[in-house]
Amino acid sequence: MSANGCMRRRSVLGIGALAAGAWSLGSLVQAQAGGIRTVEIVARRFSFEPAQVPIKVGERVQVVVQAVDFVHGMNIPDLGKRYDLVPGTPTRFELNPGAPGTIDFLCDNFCGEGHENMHGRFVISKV
Ligand SMILES: [Cu+2]
Repeated sequence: MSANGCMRRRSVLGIGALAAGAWSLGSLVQAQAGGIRTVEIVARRFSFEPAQVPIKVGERVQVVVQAVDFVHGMNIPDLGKRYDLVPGTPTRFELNPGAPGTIDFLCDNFCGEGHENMHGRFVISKV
């Protein structure tokens, strides 16, 4: 339990550093293109955290996904995209949804007994 807590703390620090990097890039883009928000998702056995990511219609979002314990997969069937999430290498992609609804994603690299529960969704709502 304490070892797990320690690992979690380390990974949160890692994400913080990553966010600082994304922030400087984000502020440049913001100045030029009217704003982009960075959303960080952590992938670990057997969940994406957060599992629900709210986004407004028309909002530009840079998604940064960081796996911490395994090469999880992130499959987004609605978008026809998938990624291997390699620990230590953040996966980045941009979303700019044009209509309300949900965009589901799931882990498609078998990662253990809870694998089937490892999924989440982007929830797109009107402003
Ligand atoms: Cu997984």
